[in-house]
Amino acid sequence: MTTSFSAPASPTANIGVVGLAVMGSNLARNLARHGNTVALYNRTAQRTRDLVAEHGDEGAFVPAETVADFAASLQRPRTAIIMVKAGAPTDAVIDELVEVFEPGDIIVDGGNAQFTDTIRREAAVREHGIHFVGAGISGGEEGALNGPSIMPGGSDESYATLGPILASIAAVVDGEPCVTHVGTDGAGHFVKMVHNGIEYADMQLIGESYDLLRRGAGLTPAEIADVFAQWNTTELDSYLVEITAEVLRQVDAATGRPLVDVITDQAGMKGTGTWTVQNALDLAVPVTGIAEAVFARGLSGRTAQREAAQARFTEGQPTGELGVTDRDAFIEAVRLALFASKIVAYAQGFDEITAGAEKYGWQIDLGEIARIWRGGCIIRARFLGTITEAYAADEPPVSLITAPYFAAALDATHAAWRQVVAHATLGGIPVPAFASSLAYFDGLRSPRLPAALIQGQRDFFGAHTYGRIDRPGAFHTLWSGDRSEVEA
Ligand code: NBP
Repeated sequence: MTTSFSAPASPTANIGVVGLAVMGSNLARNLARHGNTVALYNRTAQRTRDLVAEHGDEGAFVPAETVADFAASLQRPRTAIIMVKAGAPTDAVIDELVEVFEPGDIIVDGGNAQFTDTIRREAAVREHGIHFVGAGISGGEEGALNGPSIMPGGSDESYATLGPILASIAAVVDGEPCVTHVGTDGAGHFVKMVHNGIEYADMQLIGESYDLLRRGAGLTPAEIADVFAQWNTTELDSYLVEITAEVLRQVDAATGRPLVDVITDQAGMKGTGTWTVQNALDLAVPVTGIAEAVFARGLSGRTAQREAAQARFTEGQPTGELGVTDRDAFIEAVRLALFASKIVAYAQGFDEITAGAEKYGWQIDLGEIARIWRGGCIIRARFLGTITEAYAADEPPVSLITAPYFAAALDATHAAWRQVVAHATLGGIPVPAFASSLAYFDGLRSPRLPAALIQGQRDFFGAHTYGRIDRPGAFHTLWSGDRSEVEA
């Protein structure tokens, strides 16, 4: 189709979408299906034409071929959601919109932007009197069409206009839309970043559970699919556990083998997990489960090193068979280890949000974040309702692991968790996320840590000083002198 659209006679649209690839098209359709009048604009006009031709009957669309016509079709304050490739394309579209928008209008970036870019863009766009909102949108293509979880940042003023529009298209759980005003400028994209980091940890933990059941206990993919389907009726009820059962049940049409056995075992990534860990390092927050998940994907792609290690280390090494005698008991132990490690992954993710909020001056309600993650997004899970309750307590927990429900869960699971990690390690099955989560738990509960010795070493070689348990101040031992102690 090559028809072009005429310039609008009057502004009729209450929301616009710029960028009509898969995410933008689906979001525009979702908006139109929920009673919004949606202005459309895409750099390549054919995409706009295709959307109107294929889905124009789903609601009210106002297509435009130029950015000027797009702006003219929007009611004030003009509100436009950008859904283009993150990075330079987003900046290009912002520049175009700033030219045709006026003070008070609202530009929303719904792409996967780095939150630091969002902070920079918000400041630059504000110079023009225009609001800029970075909104994390989770749920992939399906969520964009049928109800995502939405994490908008930006000003209170812009949220007054934008909030009801986003609420009209967000996933709904218990009658509540999965959207909240996360905080100012880059807060929304920061929280979306951490969401993705938790997603990495969740997926790695599920992967380790699968490996233990497959290699360790000899279950078939179809049997493990049944195990995950059953787990999905327990505290582990979640989208990722649900789709794991689906993937494991899938049979490859070409070979008749389980699909999981014909997929190359190298996990890809687009960068948000890495950002989560990089920022956690900057903030000095130990997100060990998320970090191990990112590193495990990296390891899976190191083909030459994997081949060399596989060729070299065979004789005398454990094979991965765990000699499981009571299969049902082992499956239950893995389930408990998965639950315990998952609690740690979420505790770490929420700690990173707390630290980010402190550093960047955001007022983030952690319970609200857990609430809007209950639907629409990839990490949606029953468990999140309990996290909301934990943060709503009169005295919010200093760590999620000490909140009453989660502390009781860790009491009930830690013995199985330890057994699973010990068996896996002795049997030669890598469980980096299970093991690091357990080490984190034990690290927090240890009455004394070897950090004291590290402080001694630091003082020895660098005169970095140390604190004492019995009095305040900073102290240094004269290591190369008479080894007496002086106050620094
Ligand atoms: P893509 O990330 O594939 O981007 C394609 C869109 O960007 C097209 O509309 C394209 O216009 C436009 N674009 C590009 Br490329 N360069 C441009 C430029 N210089 N000026 C104007 N427009 C430009 O689309 P997507 O997969 O729909 O994702 C959109 C956003 O949503 C991304 O930020 C992505 O990270 C995020 N996201 C995606 C998912 C997902 O599941 N795919 C999930 C969550 C978030 P053209 O038609 O003229 O080439």
